[in-house]
Amino acid sequence: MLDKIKQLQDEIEALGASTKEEVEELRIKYISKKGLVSQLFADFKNVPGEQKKAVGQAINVLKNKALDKINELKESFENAEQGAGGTDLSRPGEPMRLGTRHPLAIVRNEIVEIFARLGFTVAEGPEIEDDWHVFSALNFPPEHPARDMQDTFFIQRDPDVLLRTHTSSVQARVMEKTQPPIRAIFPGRVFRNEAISARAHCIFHQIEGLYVDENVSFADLKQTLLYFSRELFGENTEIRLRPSYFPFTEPSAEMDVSCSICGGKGCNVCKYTGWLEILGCGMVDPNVLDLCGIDSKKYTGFAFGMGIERITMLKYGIKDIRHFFENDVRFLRQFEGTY
Ligand code: 2NL
Repeated sequence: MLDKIKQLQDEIEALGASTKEEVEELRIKYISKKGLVSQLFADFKNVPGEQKKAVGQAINVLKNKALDKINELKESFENAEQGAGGTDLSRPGEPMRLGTRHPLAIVRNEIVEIFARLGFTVAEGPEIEDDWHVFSALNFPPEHPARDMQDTFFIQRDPDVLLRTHTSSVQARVMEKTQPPIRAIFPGRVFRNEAISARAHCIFHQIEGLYVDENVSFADLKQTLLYFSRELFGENTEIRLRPSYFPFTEPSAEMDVSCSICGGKGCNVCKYTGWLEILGCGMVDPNVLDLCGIDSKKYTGFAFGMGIERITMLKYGIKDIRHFFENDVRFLRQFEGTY
């Protein structure tokens, strides 16, 4: 009996299998209810009394070795299927969605690139400003309504600490520290104390531009804006300038582009006028040049400013400005793949 057990033990230790099914066959052959190991238990009753202890122990050892061996073979196939650590390394990866660029950033970058081709550099400045750079240096008289609490956010009791209401404050800073020629654009976030609606927000974005040198003329302004409009809205775009007023420019104008939706024929976006207002501009008031340390007898300049939200809404047909600030991924994902 002990010899038979020893023989079976050698046999089991040497077992190998090349498929999961073979392992199952071995399990049935050795350790199922009718398997060879179980049969030894059946034969056990015929073992003479004095041998029972040794034989019993040997059968138990054999049974455990057989269980271990079969489990070991089984696991070797399960591991091969799943890869080390239980992960199936052959499965395709989970797709990872990239974030999307914000539509305001897409349009801002596009505008920056258009002006870069004309030699404009980009300048940025602080959002928390002082009265001088937002108003006084830009020729706003002391009683101008924009200085009122109703329009401007003051963030301390001190009336000289405020959130900039336009990016012109950065232009003032650049003029103070550099002499012409100056040719730069100024993108940034601005703040106005306004009621939020589909068309207005208290936080929005602007890009302003400034060109100061000897002999800069209104004709230079017009041609620069025509080039810009055709690059942004298409080569068939026309522009028109209407007289306007800003404290920091003289003369001043507002610029319309021909409606890119209906091609100027008239539609509900351009309110059947064929034109869309997109920016304000003018020749820098000589007072502003002098206040910022630039000799207005030697130099002239033009400047312009536009709201990025408005242009983005026109370009993409967005009907409510609040979409830009809500970060709803259903809105943002529509700009997937646009850079
Ligand atoms: C608008 C109009 C404008 C300017 C901005 C400017 C800046 C300096 C001097 C002169 Cl430092 N002008 N900026 C000029 C005309 C219009 O913006 O409707 N913006 C949304």
